[in-house]
Amino acid sequence: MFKKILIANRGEIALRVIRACREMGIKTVAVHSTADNDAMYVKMADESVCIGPASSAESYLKKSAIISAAVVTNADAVHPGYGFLSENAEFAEMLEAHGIEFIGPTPEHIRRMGDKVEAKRTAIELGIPVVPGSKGALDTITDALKTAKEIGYPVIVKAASGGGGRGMKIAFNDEELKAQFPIARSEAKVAFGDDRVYMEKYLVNPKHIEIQLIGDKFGNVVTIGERDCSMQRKNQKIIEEAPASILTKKQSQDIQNIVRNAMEKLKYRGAGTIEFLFENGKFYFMEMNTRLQVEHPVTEQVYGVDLVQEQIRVAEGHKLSFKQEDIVPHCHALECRINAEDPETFVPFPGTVKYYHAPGGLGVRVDSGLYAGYKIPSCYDSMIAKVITFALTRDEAITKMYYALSEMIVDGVKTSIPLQQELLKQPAFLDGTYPIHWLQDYIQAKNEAKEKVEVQDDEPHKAKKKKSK
Ligand code: MV4
Repeated sequence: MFKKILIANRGEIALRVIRACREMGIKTVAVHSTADNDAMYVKMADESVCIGPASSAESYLKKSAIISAAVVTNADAVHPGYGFLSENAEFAEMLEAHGIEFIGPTPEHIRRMGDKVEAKRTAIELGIPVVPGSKGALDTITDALKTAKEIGYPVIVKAASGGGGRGMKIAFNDEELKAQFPIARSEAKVAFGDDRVYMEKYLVNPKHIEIQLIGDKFGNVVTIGERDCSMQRKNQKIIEEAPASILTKKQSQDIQNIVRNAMEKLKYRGAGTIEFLFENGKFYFMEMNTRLQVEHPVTEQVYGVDLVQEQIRVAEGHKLSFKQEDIVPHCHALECRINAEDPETFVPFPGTVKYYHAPGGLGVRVDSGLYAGYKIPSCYDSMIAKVITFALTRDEAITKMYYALSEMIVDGVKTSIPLQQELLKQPAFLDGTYPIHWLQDYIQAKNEAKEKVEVQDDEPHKAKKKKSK
């Protein structure tokens, strides 16, 4: 039904949407900043429009420029990808006002889930399990102390307009809470222009498990399993997998049933993900992402669905092309996010790719716009590729990933590949038990071990200096 879709994004996700559109006979329009003139997704789209300079604020975040491009090229719909304007209710409204379909949920659903206090209230109403905490936002330190007494320490204070880990403070006692509470509020005010904060019991050692779902315009919702995204550092996921190896079939089905019933009540449409913390066999709602996620390919491989094509079909007004009972896992899939960065310091490493060789073979998928000669811009996210492997068992998928990463060559820049390969060999990864803070602890231990060696190396040097004095 759509003849032409404009993709309001860049990089591998723009390419992912182009590939989905081509197979559906839909023409594509790429939009790009001047920094992305030579990007692969621009070459692969049927048409392209330069929408501004390198700065995201003046290009990929500029609603008027993107909507003008959609109008000029006569696009029927806009796919926002992830990040940028993908969870911007105002953008969705503006498109609607121009008679252009936003491929995503309604502005109301985006807004409701974007406000974390509202989202949690909604989760409670819909019967989704949440972490014990404050009823809504907390205005005063007196209220904060009272709530902490009720739920017990440790507690976490989160910004209502935050999300993705920004604007959080942890307190283990009254003194810490008295100190942290005003800081949390003023930081929230500066970062989001909204000083509302709320409180939850702090879960010390959870896993991050998220449920994929998609709804159509007829009130049907299907959940498409879960992903384990616990391998992360500073809220940047590094390895994701589906299914979550530590869940029983019953735990997985129970939480999916809760999510499906809740989202049907909400009449949610489009693709979405509900993020949970998982500790001691229980799920706790964290937030909902009202968009396609970076890690969607692992779900696609395990369940044999094309999430982008399904997003497009439901936006066109079709019923979901599959039923809940069609959703069965066929394999285990892993995704490694390859970043152009120093694998030890995590400092971004933009530059020109001199030579590129992508891995391949049975059970290997690479989502990337890389090519030899491509100049990785410094002004955007450092993720340059996603390597996805899938096999009948988790162990096989891990082995496959290890060798796929060995085959991969990205000359001219540093990448996270050596770190990924190291992680694939760790016992906590191999047995699937790794919680959300595991990687940070692992890196810290590694750095401390390295410092020790450096100090030892330094001693003779210092001694020499002293002697020569
Ligand atoms: C928490 C938590 C522990 N207890 N909430 C971080 C991202 C944001 N979505 C919420 N986050 C957390 N909320 C309670 N009650 C720990 C985190 C958290 C986290 C969660 C998932 C993945 C990575 C994380 C890293 C640090 C903290």
